[in-house]
Amino acid sequence: MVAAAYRELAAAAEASVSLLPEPDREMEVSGRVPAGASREDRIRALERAATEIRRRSIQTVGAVGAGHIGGEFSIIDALTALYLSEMNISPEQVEAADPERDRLVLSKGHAANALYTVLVAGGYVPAKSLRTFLQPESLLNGHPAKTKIKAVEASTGPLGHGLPIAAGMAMSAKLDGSPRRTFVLLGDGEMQEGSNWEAIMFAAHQRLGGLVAVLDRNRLQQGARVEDTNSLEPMPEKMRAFGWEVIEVDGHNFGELLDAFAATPAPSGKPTMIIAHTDKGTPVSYMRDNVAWHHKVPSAEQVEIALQELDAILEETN
Ligand SMILES: Cc1ncc(C[n+]2csc(CCOP(=O)(O)OP(=O)(O)O)c2C)c(N)n1
Ligand SMILES: [Mg+2]
Repeated sequence: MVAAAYRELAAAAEASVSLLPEPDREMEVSGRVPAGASREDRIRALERAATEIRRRSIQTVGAVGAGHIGGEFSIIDALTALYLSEMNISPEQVEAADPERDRLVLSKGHAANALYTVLVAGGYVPAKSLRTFLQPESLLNGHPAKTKIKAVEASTGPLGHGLPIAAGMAMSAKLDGSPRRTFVLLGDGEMQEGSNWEAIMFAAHQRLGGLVAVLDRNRLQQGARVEDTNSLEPMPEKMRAFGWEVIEVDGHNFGELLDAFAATPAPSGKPTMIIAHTDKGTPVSYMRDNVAWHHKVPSAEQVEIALQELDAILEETN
């Protein structure tokens, strides 16, 4: 079933006067991994989907000449695992505003294009909309807008707001006696915002077990290393001292991501932080762990190199 919100986005893309050039090929829209898939098949399907998403995302950023490709690539695996496998959510639930759906708040809103492309893979947003990214009148802004896209749960962009918003959503679930989970994706540089620490204390005090923060620990913020700017470490110990469960994973390993998400909500009733150790720009050789790729735009040649590297991964997972 194609939801009304989807049709609205498709019509807006159709009506757009300035569409970005077409990608080299349309992205495979895989949808959710089938419920009965084996763990091995699930992991392979997610790896393929995430690679398709990176392929499409870099072409959008290259075409429009703006975006945050490094910080998009570091979270695409976590977002893919959540939307295509772990979250209790579907386009129909979003359309019906089903109160029992799981929610995700992209607190690091500058990575909007990663979210949009994952939403395309999940069937929440039509593929053609990606060609309107950052264009006049587009619904796909540089930062996600709840008022424009139904699958976007909160408008974000100013860092330090997503966790307080998600804590409120988790509090509401608790008051409803609902098992629904609220995920919030945070940047590590973003943790320097004081508002996060207020929300961290509140969530522990209220025992918001349905709140799951995913920390994109790519060690880089805008223009510098996090540890050289305002150190976070020892982050796991800090979070435990604040009353949270902490799980550390390789944020590019789907097996570890699936296990971590499956461990939530924690039996202790505490909120959980999943510290996902990631690399900005991964897996593209010239971007990975390179601070320049926060906001830098790849040239046509660089897009081509990235596509070749991503296609080599697709061949491996075939
Ligand atoms: C309150 C606020 N200050 C500054 C910015 C500008 N800004 C956008 S992204 C970014 C860096 C964030 O670093 P991190 O959270 O590590 O995200 P990553 O770059 O790794 O994606 C900054 C400073 C902002 N969006 N909001
Ligand atoms: Mg970072």
